[in-house]
Amino acid sequence: MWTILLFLCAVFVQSGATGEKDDRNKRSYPSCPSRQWTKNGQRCYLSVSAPNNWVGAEQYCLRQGANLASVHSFSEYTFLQQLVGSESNGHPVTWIGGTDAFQDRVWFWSDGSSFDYAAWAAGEPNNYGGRREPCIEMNWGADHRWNDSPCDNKRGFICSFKLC
Ligand SMILES: [Ca+2]
Ligand SMILES: [Ca+2]
Repeated sequence: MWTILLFLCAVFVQSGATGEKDDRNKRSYPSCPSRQWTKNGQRCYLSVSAPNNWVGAEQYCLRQGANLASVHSFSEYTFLQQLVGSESNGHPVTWIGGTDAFQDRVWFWSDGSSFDYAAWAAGEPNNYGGRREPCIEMNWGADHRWNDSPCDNKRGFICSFKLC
């Protein structure tokens, strides 16, 4: 299935490169793979409520051809909150793809995109209690924003990949 999708992506990228200006290219983007995935902009998102640690969550996403979700705007964060909230009627603390595992307080997204937006909760990130807290969980605290957290906590998570 994914081989076919990747092949189709390559075909569509090629046809786009020819400079065709009609709408066919827009409609011919491969869509999100199943009803479990939700489209937002040019990305597909999957909320997984089964708890996992951060690395296990990233590995799960990789097996889907995705990464843990990165977040680049307030509207994208609001979308993610609605995505996980709709499944549990609340604000479950949820892994996203941010980490400073390489160097303390230097943040990266696991999908390689720029760390150009953050929604830290008050006082975060704080390496609470002097621990290394290298992984970002969302929906944390009273204001449902971000916390740096030990990566071995078990959380639900969100996978994401970009449509081509
Ligand atoms: Ca930290
Ligand atoms: Ca923290």
